[in-house]
Amino acid sequence: MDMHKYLDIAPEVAQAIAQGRPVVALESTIISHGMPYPQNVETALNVERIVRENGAVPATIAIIGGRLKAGLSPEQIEYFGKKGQAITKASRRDLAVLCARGMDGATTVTTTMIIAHMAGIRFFATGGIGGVHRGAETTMDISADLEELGQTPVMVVCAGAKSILDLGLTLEYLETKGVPVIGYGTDELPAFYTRRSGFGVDYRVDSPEELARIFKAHNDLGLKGGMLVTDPIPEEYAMPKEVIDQAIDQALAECKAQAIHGKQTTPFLLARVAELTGGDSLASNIRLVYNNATLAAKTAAAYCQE
Ligand code: PSU
Ligand code: MN
Repeated sequence: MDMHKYLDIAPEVAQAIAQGRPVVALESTIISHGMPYPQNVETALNVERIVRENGAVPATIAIIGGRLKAGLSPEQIEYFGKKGQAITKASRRDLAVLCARGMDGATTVTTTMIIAHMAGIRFFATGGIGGVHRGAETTMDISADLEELGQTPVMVVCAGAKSILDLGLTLEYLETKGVPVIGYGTDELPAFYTRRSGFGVDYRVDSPEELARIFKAHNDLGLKGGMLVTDPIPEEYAMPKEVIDQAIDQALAECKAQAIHGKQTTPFLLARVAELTGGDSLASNIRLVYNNATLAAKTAAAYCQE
């Protein structure tokens, strides 16, 4: 087995890892499929700056020409942002084909975790994760992100999950897979655009230092899976629940009417919700990603002090 044969770690990232300094991984599907150009590029570059300002080295992860990249240049981020949906959304099942064929791929939460772990990175900040879709009891549409959280030891800092998903079933699945779901400063699972979902998390934690201690114990114990930290969107950027719920209901109805399925489902729903709610939801989305990048960087820094 020679997975490192396909891996390129940017020099700055490799040096930080070798010296035991904090590194935070960032995903590329959020750039190519999660936001429109040019806000996606601007956001990705700002997220890297925020990670640095909070004491860690950023490593945006993607697949370029069949190479697994941990750490992108600003030009490479621009390339992903411009190509947008034309880039293959790459989940676990796509990795081998993309590498063998020398193709590009935008990494989801799943593949960002895989490549981060391969590179030796333990922390990852993003917006929202995939989960159990509504109606999964008949469609069986469950994101590979949940399986990855069950097997790859990376801490994922997100703003919860959007209620395009069945949040209750998503929590059940994570429980089965042994993934601790932590609320940062909250007892309730945040629902991305809103701070509350009505579903409780497993544990509430109030500081990056305690998050770092818990993740240290997780790793010392050799527990193989990941840990999910859900960090609510800052109050001032949260969206009115009615506005979001209405957009989600409409997007779900259109998704069904157009018989969208498989890997297209999530990008379709995300794009429709964004269109239906206009610039407000994009602004909220950007702010919550900044918030998560800050927490992940502080936690990575605290972990390296342990
Ligand atoms: N949910 C969001 N924003 C996102 C995604 C999900 O609120 O950008 C992206 C992430 O890359 C996530 C992927 O890993 O979609 C999940 O896709 P699927 O449901 O097809 O597994
Ligand atoms: Mn799916």
